[in-house]
Amino acid sequence: MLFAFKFKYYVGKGYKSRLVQLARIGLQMPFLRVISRFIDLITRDISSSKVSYNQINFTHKKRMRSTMPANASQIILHNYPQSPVAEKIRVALGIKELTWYNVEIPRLPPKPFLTALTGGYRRTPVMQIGADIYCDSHCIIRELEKRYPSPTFMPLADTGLMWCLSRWTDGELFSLGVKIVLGAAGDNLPEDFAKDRGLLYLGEDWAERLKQANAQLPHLVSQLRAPLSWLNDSLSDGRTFLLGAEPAAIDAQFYHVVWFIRGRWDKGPSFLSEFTHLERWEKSISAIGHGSCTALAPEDALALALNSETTTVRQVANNDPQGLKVGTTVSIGPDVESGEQRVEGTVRSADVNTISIERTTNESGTVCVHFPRTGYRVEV
Ligand SMILES: N[C@@H](CCC(=O)N[C@@H](CS)C(=O)NCC(=O)O)C(=O)O
Repeated sequence: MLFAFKFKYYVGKGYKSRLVQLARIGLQMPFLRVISRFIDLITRDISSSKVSYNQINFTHKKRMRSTMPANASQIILHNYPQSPVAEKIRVALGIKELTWYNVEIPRLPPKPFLTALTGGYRRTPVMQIGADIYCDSHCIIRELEKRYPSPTFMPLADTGLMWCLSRWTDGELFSLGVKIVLGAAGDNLPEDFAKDRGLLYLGEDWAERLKQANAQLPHLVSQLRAPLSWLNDSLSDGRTFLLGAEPAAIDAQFYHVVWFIRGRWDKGPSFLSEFTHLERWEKSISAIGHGSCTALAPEDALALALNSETTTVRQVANNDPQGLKVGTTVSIGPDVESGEQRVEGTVRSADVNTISIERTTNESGTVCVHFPRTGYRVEV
């Protein structure tokens, strides 16, 4: 009784679900890991309950050492509710049952608070942890797995195959979903939105390509129908998630496209009704939820970066194909012709998967901005 009271006092609302969460963890893990997870949960929750977002209100413009070090290790997701790629990450946060801060960003540029952190990258979502800024869902998923290995995003041994497959969902499959949604909407898209997304996903001659997508809708749908039927076949043995009983990153990586098609294409629900096992799987994923989140003002996220230090070690792995070294000046952007602003900085860390660059401005102080190597062009 006394314990429950104290626990409630420390973690605030939702203490019952935390106890249930702890009990579940306890059933899955060896004794010592239970203790460490218990300490982790309590300390994370103390900091999130003590430091509600209106309390993170740094008025100083001068750089100072943070008096609340717990803040600098908390997850902040810059995103907006309608974004399918953000939904991928929200589900990923749910799989790991994480506590995070939600910064809602505009759907269209300008996004001044976001780009002050990223140095110009404007896509959604972006994850911030203190002065470390993670661009792109691939990079975010890798970082979450590194910082919070349990429960894992990769419950089977085939990690390499899963990363390869996820690249296809990030690229080809997502583009197909975008073409169907934009193509079906045709002339009904608001002009500024059509122009922005057209340029981003269809390139310079987006207006012509949008018309083509509209005219070729049945073809595009047939391209999506085949892979969805393959997933539906796998799920027909009654498994809850794509790899079995436990949700994996690949579930979130497929789910976001299905979520997008269902929610944003008027014929999405009737198209998906053909896949009964896939629909059951969608419900299982939606039941995972998004972890637990609290709203945070964009100004406060920026102030937190200003008052934090990056935790990224200065190191470039051997055999870098572009000859990168710590301190090399580079610019980075998505490897597509979309007219997006490239991000400039100096290399702090690079390996086969990730490149992390350092940038300093008055608004953000020194931040370290991380990008995946795949899908991004680094210019030296
Ligand atoms: N490869 C990126 C793609 C991100 C992306 O294209 N996100 C969409 C939102 S779902 C976007 O940025 N749209 C334009 C915007 O939000 O400004 C990732 O995986 O994070």
